[in-house]
Amino acid sequence: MTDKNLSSVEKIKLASDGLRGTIEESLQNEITGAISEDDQALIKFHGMYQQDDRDRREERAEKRLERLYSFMIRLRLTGGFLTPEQWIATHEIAGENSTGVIKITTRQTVQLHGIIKSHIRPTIQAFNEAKLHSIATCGDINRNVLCSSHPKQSPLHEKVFAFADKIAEMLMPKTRAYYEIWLDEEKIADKKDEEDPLYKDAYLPRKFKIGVVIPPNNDIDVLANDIGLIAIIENNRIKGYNIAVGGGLSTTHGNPETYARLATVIGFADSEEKALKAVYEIVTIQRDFGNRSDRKLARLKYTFDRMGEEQFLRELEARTGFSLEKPRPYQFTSRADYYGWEQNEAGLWYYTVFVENGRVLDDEKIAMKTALLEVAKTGKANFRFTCNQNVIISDIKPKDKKEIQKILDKFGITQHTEKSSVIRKNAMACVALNTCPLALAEAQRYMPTLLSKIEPLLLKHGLEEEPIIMRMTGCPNGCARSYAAEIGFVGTAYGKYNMHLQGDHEGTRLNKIYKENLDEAAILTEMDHLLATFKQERKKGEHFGDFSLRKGFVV
Ligand code: SRM
Ligand code: SF4
Repeated sequence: MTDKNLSSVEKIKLASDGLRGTIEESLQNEITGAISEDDQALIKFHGMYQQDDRDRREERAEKRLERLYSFMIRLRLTGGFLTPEQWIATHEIAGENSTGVIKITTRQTVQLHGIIKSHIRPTIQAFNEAKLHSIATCGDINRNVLCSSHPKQSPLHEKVFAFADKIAEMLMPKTRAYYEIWLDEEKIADKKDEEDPLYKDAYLPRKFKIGVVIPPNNDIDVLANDIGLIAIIENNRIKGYNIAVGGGLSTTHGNPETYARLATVIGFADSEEKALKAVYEIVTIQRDFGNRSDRKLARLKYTFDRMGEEQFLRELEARTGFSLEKPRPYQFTSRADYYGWEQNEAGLWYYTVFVENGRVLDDEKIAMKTALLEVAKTGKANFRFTCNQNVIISDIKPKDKKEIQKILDKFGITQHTEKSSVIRKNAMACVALNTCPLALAEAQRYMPTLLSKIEPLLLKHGLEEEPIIMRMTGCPNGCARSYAAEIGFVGTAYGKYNMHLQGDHEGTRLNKIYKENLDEAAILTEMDHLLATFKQERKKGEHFGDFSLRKGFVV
């Protein structure tokens, strides 16, 4: 490809001197709360986004003030794991430098919002003291690696978790830019020391996502990833991993060339070593064959479809030096968090807390943030985040369970988790307004209200125990994986949503647009009608998504 055809982000990466750009200068510029446009592309590789408070845009414009700029920082936490000390540090850093809200994301990590420019370095430094960092959690590079969250999922959970960690380590970038810019490490003398055989100078054409799942619970929505690894466990031994390629959910309204896609299972690797090699080489294929001129068509899903499965496999085989075996059978039967208390094979206890849309804060309803801090202060539980934006209070010894239970009861966490409706506990919404620059409509600020209006409809039709998976995003990028929901709402304009139906319960079939641009009244009318039909005509045990497909609601 000639330089002329490269997208502007490609040129910025190439000229960035190992992702350094002019970030240092941008930070020192006190005239603005923003950083230069090129640096905005580069800091993503350091795990941050420049944003502004969209609620205050008009007011600021009227006063001829620049937008109220701040930054969001996203941590790298493979499999979503934090020690109690790290939770305490995150709690304190959030209070000192951000809005105070700790946001659990749909990819098993946490984000802090509202960090002003001069607070970025102190934030990163404080995280570093807690042995936490945000390297490569955004940008055209491999992101946070997901792993099935709950240790009760398998006695081999720790091993699978360690495998996910190996993938994450293998795909880390080599540049020392993060350490120099944010942590005052001395500038690297010989650039050869940070040569990156994997990412080279231009990194990947687009973001890259990997997840490892332990069937039968598809709790991480494994097929939504560029690479999904499905652990094949027989007789308590990990036999290897099925490898799925080309997942990705985003579409662009009005651009028919873009589409959501679930990953295709292309084969089975019969050892961890082979699976790691295959993952590495799939990344190099995307590096070498991915579209670097049109970012809308640059994800691996488009590369895979352009090449075709056969050519892709041939290329992979040539690079790895071995063939993948035929995929092994597996089955997903659910896609859920195990709320409340559960014990794993080793006898340790786990409490999954329902955190609505992943927002950990103290509000008039519940002091979630204080409660979790109290739990952390005991030093007797770890924290594990789920891809459904919840937290599992983890690894509690039987003798400590009572103490943790007492804290959960005292702050109403147990009651909140038990009493929240089934539909609410299965729902997710993305961040959207007021921080997401791409939001066309509300999501996490509106979903709770919408659910309060849908709950009475479920009661009316006697469906309040039905575990329907409903998700909402403020735009078609799909951050709360709305295209993989049984009922998906995708924002089109303020107060308007496309409604999607026919996704399955387990995350193996995407939904399709059922009705466009619905406002709240129209959504509730549709829901009333759909639930009534479901109640009357469903087969025994049939999930809502399968029912809506059988009825052919989407024509
Ligand atoms: Fe996302 C961009 C939030 C998971 C697809 N996503 C964004 C940005 C950074 C907006 C931006 O580019 O400036 C959002 C920041 C909002 C804010 O204020 O915090 C944002 N995405 C999120 C999170 C926080 C949603 C949440 O409420 O939890 C999730 C963070 C995950 C993480 O910890 O890394 C999040 N994003 C996802 C997912 C779900 C997943 O990966 O399982 C998807 C769909 C799967 C996929 O990648 O296809 C997703 N986000 C996107 C896209 C579309 C990518 C594409 O292929 O075109 C964008 C826009 C882009 O990259 O240009 C985007
Ligand atoms: Fe923002 Fe759209 Fe992602 Fe929601 S789906 S967080 S609105 S980019």
